[in-house]
Amino acid sequence: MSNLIFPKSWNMAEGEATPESVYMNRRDFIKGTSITTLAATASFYGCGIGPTPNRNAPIEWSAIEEKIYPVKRNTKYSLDRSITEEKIAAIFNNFFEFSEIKSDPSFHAQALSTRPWKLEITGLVNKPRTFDLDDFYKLMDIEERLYRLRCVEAWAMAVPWTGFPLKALLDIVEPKSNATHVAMTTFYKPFTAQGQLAFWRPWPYTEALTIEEAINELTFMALGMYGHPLRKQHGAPIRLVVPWKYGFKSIKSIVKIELIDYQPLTFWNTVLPLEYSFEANVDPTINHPRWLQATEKMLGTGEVHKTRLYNGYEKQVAHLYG
Ligand SMILES: Nc1nc2c(c(=O)[nH]1)N[C@H]1C(S)=C(S)[C@@H](COP(=O)(O)O)O[C@H]1N2
Ligand SMILES: [Mo]
Repeated sequence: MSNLIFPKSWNMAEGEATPESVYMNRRDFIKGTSITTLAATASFYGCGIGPTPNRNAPIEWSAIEEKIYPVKRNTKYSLDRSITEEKIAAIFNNFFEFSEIKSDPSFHAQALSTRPWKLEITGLVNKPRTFDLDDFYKLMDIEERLYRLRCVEAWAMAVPWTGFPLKALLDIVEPKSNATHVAMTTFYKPFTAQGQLAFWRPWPYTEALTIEEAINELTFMALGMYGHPLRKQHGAPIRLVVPWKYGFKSIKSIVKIELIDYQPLTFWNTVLPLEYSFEANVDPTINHPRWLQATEKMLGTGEVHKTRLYNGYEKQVAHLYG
């Protein structure tokens, strides 16, 4: 089915796509070589370990997914702007495990094996439990929601996510009354995800929310996007979506959720605490040292919008910060 929605440019053969990536790597090389760029270039030329990346890798459907999609949209979460084209969102990704170059994760993330997948929920809960991916389809009410996503780099998109509120999952494991934060962790597979060979970064990627943020109605666990299971570059098979915070809070490919009673270290907040706050709420008045936050540019259309406080979700979340 994916061939129907992707125009030719998406479906190009791997060989046709090569020159662009080589060009991108070379240009970055000239601009200022980083070891990561070198690693990305090396792996592109096949010096890396793991399967050859292929951007055309089809989505892998399980039997239960085939039954469930397309999922009914919850019209409570609608948007005032048009949905970002899937073929654009799918080739412009931040997924540092695979590369720091936006066009690369769509190739390299295909090497990640996402089935079977286990997600462990542990820590301050009455009923710790490890879930299989299919458990979510069986246990949760799955719905589609249209959300904005705003990267701290001042680009934005609007996408249909398929999944369920995190609160519904927490209700199953029953957080203890002393749990104050919900911490999440991405896989750690440095031989598959060669960005994780960058030893100066605090892998695996981690993120966290306060428990009040975690149980907010907007906080969503996404299993799918654009009416089908997540593509690997978007964080298959399960990721977080926190639409009122900068995109880096929306951690991909989650393997562990831990309920704790302190504010934990998180990936970007550890790397550059002055640039990436723990809270990271979208706020047009607080500039990032490298990106003015007053406006945002939509992926694909290039439309420029005024950034809105809490990314436009003031009604749902302002009370958390009053
Ligand atoms: N594990 C992990 N999760 C991650 C990231 C990452 O590098 N690794 N990047 C974040 C950032 S900065 C953004 S903007 C979004 C991008 O999601 P998308 O590629 O699906 O648009 O993912 C977030 N989640
Ligand atoms: Mo981001």
